[in-house]
Amino acid sequence: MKTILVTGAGGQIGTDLTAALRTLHGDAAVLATNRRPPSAGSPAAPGAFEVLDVTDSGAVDRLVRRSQPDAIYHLAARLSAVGETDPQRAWVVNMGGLYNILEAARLHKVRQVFWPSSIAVFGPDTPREQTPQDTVMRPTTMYGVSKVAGELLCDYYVSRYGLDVRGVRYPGVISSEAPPGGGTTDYGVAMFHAALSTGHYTCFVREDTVLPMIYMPDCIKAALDLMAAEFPRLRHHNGFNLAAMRFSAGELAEAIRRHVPQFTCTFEPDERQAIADSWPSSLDDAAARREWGWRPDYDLPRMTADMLGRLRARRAAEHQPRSLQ
Ligand code: AKB
Repeated sequence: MKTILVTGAGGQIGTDLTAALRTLHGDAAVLATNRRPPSAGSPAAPGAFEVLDVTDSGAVDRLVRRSQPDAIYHLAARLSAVGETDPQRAWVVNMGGLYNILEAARLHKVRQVFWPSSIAVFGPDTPREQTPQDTVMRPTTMYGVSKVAGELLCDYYVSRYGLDVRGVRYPGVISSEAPPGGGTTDYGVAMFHAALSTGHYTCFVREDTVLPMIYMPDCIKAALDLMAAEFPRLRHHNGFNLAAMRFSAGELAEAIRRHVPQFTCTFEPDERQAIADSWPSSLDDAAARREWGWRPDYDLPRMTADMLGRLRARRAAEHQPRSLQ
């Protein structure tokens, strides 16, 4: 049986990815770890769980030695906006955590590691439109710096030790389950929740801010498809650009308004605007398409309809009288 270790399993991607891996491989095959235990009712809750601080090299080493996973999905990280509130901590969690995982994988002969990078590797000097796979990477956030360094570190483990480390550069991720935690693209999720709760959202980036985004089912598909690809076919291994959809904050509000006509949105940019302005607005993902067959399923209208359907269903279930549950 294939066994899998997930770090950051309680986070935005970790919650859905852990559930998808358990559906694929069985609950017992997937050991979810997080800095804090999952809340009751979380989709990651049913299977095996251990508390793990990825910055604790001894704890990481002991857990990998004991659990002997075939694959590690290392998702624990501090995102861009929260990273800027404490850059020192962001470096320790993002780089220290990745180094501890790669070392444990190397020493205990883990077959595969997945580590997500981000569009945050790019900066103001990078071409913003159709950003190439291989281009200038001079980010202005500590999160971005840790992602560039992380990509290089992963490539080093591939070439120096033959460790099979793979990863993609995720755009902003839109999801209906766990909320994102401290990213610049968080407005993409918050806008949906606000539309259904108060009917109004004050967006922290300008209306004309265009960023690349991806819907969670495509986000999961990318991780699983890349991990299933034949290693010799991969020329890049890490940091694959992934294009799925791109839209402005105003276009997202308009797409939601088609389903929730009373929804209103105002725009009051804060310090996250500068981060958003330093990132690409569209990506060239030809390498991912060529090397492992990447193809997204969701565009803005399809994602919007699906998101609202899921959130409405959850709200209805939450508001049902106990006797009917
Ligand atoms: C963030 O906004 O920090 C993340 C990312 C694009 O990596 N969602």
